[in-house]
Amino acid sequence: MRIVDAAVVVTSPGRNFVTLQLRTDAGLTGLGDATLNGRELAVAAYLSEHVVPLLIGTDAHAIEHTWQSLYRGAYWRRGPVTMAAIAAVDVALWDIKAQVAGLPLYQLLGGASRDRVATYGHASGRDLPELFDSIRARLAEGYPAVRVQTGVPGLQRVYAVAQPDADTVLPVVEDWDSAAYLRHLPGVFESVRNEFGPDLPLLHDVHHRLSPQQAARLGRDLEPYDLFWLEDVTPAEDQSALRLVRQHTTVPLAIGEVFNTVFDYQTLITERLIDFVRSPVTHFGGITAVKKLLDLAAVYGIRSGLHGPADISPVGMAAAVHLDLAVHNFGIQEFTGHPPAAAEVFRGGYTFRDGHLHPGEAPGLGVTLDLDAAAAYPYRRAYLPVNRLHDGSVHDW
Ligand code: KDG
Ligand code: MG
Repeated sequence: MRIVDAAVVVTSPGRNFVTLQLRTDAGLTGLGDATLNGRELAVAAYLSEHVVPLLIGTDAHAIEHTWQSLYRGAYWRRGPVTMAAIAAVDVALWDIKAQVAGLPLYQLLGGASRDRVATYGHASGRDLPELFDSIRARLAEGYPAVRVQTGVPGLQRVYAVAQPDADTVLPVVEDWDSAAYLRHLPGVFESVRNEFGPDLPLLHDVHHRLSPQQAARLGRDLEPYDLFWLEDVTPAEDQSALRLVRQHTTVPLAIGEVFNTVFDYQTLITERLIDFVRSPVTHFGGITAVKKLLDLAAVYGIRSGLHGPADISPVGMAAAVHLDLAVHNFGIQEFTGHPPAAAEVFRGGYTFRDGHLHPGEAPGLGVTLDLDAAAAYPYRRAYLPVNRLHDGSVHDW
């Protein structure tokens, strides 16, 4: 079975998504997510200009060989653009292979290890009353675990709390002060625990903002509140930073949503510096690469917590849910859903019930792409926010 056609579809039903659709001479189509938030057209061009010409005429069943050809054969390895493009090809080929087998994709990954996939949702508020309302809303939706993000006194626009301005094109500017955050956050978790009790799994995302010393202090200060995980405490490219954090706190650490290959985790996994790996299928070279990552992590007792915000498309999310159902060392899946219009473009893929996901039993990935609906939502340039300190200098976002 040969690949005969490939389309790169850029659409914006509420937010931008990039999707690769491969077609074979057997008339089958496979889908892969190539969305890289704020840099979408770079991946679209990488695919259509550089990857698609290499794919036409190749064996659609040779997933590992195609992966290695695109990774090793380009010479310029790694990076989010390259690995998102490879991921899209990889997932589309797994989709096709599973359709040929007449099986849902998770069956090709070893079959189900669990009945359903537990998720966490996002809660945030500028102050405690707003935060408590947000947590109650997630619990009412059935989420078994909640990520808690809060405003910080003295800061106007904080990650995950500030609402984007309507129709902004240039990056929103948020503000940051690590000292104020470190003073404020432990009290917020104390209040949340007092209000919601000891059993609710709570998570928090630091979004790469602290020095190792600050992160160590925060981890220690949060220990009484028994977090499920503390995420991205330091800038992720500095693997050795987590050695210092680990020496000072037992808080479970999660990292990896901006990683692209297993090499970004080499020190972290082999030295047991983390507890959860966060890479999504979409930015990490696809199912082939994330399955290998999770198998390495399993050797060290490290579990999965795959990245799943709205910028992972329904195609990328479906791939994650198939993996989550199959791997033994599943931890939790992030899931926030997508803008309502996305359901006009992408159909199927998974169900979300009582805070849990299931990929269903349709052969393949289970997602269909409506090209007419996609065309009705043209690409709109969009950026992620940037972060500024009080003196105007740039801080990690
Ligand atoms: O595109 C950036 C987002 O995916 C990121 O800010 C979300 O940190 C995030 C998370 O944990 O979902
Ligand atoms: Mg995060």
